[in-house]
Amino acid sequence: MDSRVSDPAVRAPLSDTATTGLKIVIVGGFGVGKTSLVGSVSEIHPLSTEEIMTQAGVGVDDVGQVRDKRTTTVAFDFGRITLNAENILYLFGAPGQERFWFLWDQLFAGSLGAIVLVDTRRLEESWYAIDRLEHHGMPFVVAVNRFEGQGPSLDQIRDALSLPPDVPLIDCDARLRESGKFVLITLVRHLTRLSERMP
Ligand SMILES: Nc1nc2c(ncn2[C@@H]2O[C@H](COP(=O)(O)OP(=O)(O)OP(=O)(O)O)[C@@H](O)[C@H]2O)c(=O)[nH]1
Ligand SMILES: [Mg+2]
Repeated sequence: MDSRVSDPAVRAPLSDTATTGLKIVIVGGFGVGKTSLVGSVSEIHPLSTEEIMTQAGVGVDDVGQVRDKRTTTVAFDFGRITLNAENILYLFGAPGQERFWFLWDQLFAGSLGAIVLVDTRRLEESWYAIDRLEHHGMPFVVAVNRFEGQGPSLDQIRDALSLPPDVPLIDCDARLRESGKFVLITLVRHLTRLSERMP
């Protein structure tokens, strides 16, 4: 059992003073660490819709770079973070497999912004996420999971993804709470900067 379940904070009900829910989505290709990110930063035991991957997925799901993967998200992950007495951040992790991408547009509804997780071995899987976010005009930051050591530099990744200079691009390890929190803070700062620019 997840050790956080025995932590009273994990089961704490939403504060009575909470008035505003802010929705953030986490997108990216298959197995880039979306469920891990929601799990590492959520203050509640995250709702996840993981299913065991079976032989039926062979030839449908591209497991070439994620051979140790045993489960996959089939709907979405859900987590929560209390920012202060009034503001609550709700995190929605999208399913990564192409056959579930049709769910993404619904997940984007009402979202303030997004985190795109990127695996440097499969950069092309992030193009779809960036394309959809740009289509929706939704602000986003890009966080790079380095599964196999170093890989390309952030500048090279920015070039490969054709990211505009004002889109934040950072390294992260989705399994680590502090690293996940830094990604969220980067997004919140980006959203604040954009709102200050609005007339
Ligand atoms: N090295 C490394 N491994 C990670 C990182 N994040 C996740 N993993 C591992 O990668 C595997 C896949 O992680 P998930 O969080 O299930 O990925 P996902 O994006 O939710 O996968 P789908 O929902 O199936 O698309 C797990 O075994 C994680 O432990 C990371 O930042 N670095
Ligand atoms: Mg997942």
